[in-house]
Amino acid sequence: MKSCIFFLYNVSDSIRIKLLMYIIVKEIEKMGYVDEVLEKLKAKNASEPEFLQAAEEVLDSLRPVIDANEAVYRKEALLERLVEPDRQFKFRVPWVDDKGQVQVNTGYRVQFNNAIGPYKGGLRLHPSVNIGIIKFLGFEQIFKNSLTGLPIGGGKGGSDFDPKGKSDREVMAFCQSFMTELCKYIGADVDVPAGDIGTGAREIGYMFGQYKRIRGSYEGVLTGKGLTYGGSLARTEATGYGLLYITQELLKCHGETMEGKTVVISGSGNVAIYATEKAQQMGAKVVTVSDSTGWVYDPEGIDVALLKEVKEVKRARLTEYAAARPSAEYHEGRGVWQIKCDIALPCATQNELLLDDAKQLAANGCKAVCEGANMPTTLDATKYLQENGVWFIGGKAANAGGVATSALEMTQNSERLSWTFEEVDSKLQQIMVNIYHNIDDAAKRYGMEGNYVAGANIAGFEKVAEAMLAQGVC
Ligand code: NDP
Ligand code: 2IT
Repeated sequence: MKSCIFFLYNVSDSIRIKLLMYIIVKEIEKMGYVDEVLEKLKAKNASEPEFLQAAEEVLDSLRPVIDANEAVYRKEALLERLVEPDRQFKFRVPWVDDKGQVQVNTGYRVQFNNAIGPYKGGLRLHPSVNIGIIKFLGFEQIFKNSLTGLPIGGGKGGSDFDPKGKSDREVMAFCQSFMTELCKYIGADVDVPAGDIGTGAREIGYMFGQYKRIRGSYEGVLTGKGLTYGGSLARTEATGYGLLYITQELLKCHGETMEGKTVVISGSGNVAIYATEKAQQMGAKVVTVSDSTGWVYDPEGIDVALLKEVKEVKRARLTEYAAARPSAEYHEGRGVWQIKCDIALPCATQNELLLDDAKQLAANGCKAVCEGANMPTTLDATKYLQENGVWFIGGKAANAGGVATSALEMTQNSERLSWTFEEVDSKLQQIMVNIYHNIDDAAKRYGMEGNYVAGANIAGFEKVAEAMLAQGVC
C-alpha cells in the first residue's frame, strides 16, 4: 500500500486519474448486491438521512439471506423494488386558526409495500415531519407488519402540523382538511392509517368523521378509533403492553423475570405510559419518563395515574407531574439513560439513544434495551450494546404490538363484532411471544444467535420477499 501511494505521488496527473478510475471500477466489481443497492440508494436519497439509516440497518443485516439467493433477487431486482415506495403523496393542508388566520401545512402518505396486505401504518403530526422521516417509518413498517404474522403491508403518513398548544377546534380544522385530501388514497382494503406521535384518539375521531362525511362509507378505514365507533379494546394499551410482553419473554428465555427490575423509560406519550403501567404490573419499578423539554427521575416509581392525568387529560408538561409528586425530581434537557437500571425502554422518538448513552447503560449493568419507539437507538449505539453483552430488541419487533392490535381492530370491523379486552390482550401476548421466538430462530438459522436485530429483519423480509416474487414484476 505504501509503495502504491509513493508511486501515485511520482506519476503525472493523467496516469494518476486513470489509476484511480481503475481502482474504483475494480472496487465496484467486488461489491455485492447489497452494497450496490445501498450505494445507489445513498446517491438518490442523500437528503433523507433517517430513511438511509433505516435502509442500511435492514439491508446490512440481510446480507446472509441475500447472498444465499443473490442470482434470483438480482434478476428480479427485488431489493431495488423493496426500497422504492409503491407511491407517495404530498399535499397542501390549509386550515383556519382561532384568530381567523389561514394556516398551511404539508401532508404526506407513503404507500410503501402491499405485498402481504393493505398498506398499514400511523400518521405522525410533529413539526419535524418531512418526506425522509415518513419514508423511514414506512420502510420499517413493512418488516414490522410482516413480523406480526397478520396480513398487513407497510405505509406511513403525517404532517408538519404541531397539535401542541392548539385548541380542539383548531385540531379539528386541521384534521378535516388533512382527511379531505387523504381520503382519496385510503380505504379499508387499500390503506388503513392509525395513530403515531401527535395523533391520538382525538385526531383519529376527527379524521374518521371527515372520511365518513366525504366518502359516505362507514368502514374500518382508520384504527385506534374510539370504542363507540368501531375501535378495539386494548388498542390504546397495545404498543406499551406488547413491548413488555416481548421483554418478559426475552428475560424468561435467559432465566430472568421482570419482578424487582429497575426500568428507565423515555417519552411520556401513548407508548411510554402503557409500557410503564405494564412494567409495574409485572413487578418492576419504572423510575424515569421524559418529554421534549425535560425528564423526571422518581426513585419511588412513576405514579401512572398521575402521569395519565398530566399527559392524557391536561396535555401538560412533566413539570406538573414533578410539582404534584414529592419523590420526583425534574431536570431540563435529556438524561434518562444516565440512571442506573436493569432494563431501558426508549419510547419517545428516533435517534434519542446515542453512543455515549449506550456506553453509560452498559457501564451501569443494564441487561436489556427494547425499543418502544421507532429507531430510537443510533446504529453505532446499537452495535455497542450488542457487542457489550446487552440484549437488544429493535422497534420492528418490540413495538409491533400496536400495529398487530390495529390489525385485530380491522378483523373485528370486518366481522362487525367487538371482542373483550381479555380476548384482544391474550392474542396480543401470543403475537409478541411468537415474534420473540421467530426472530430468535431466524438469527440462529443464519448463525447469528442473540442478534435480534438481524433476526427481525430476516424474519420480516422472508415473507415479504416470497410474496413479492410470487406476484411477479409489480
Ligand atoms: P405520543 O405523541 O403519544 O408521545 C410521544 C412522546 O415522545 C412524548 O412524550 C413526546 O414529548 C416525546 N417526543 C416526541 N418527539 C420528541 C423529540 N423530538 N424529542 C424528545 N421527545 C420527543 O407518541 P407515541 O407514544 O404514540 O409514539 C412514541 C414512539 O413510539 C414514536 O417513535 C412512534 O413512532 C412509536 N410507536 C408508536 C405506536 C403507537 O401505537 N402509538 C406504535 C409503534 C411505535 P412531547 O409531548 O414533549 O412532544
Ligand atoms: O409505528 C407504528 O407501528 C404505529 N404507529 C402504529 C401503526 C398502526 O397502524 O397501528
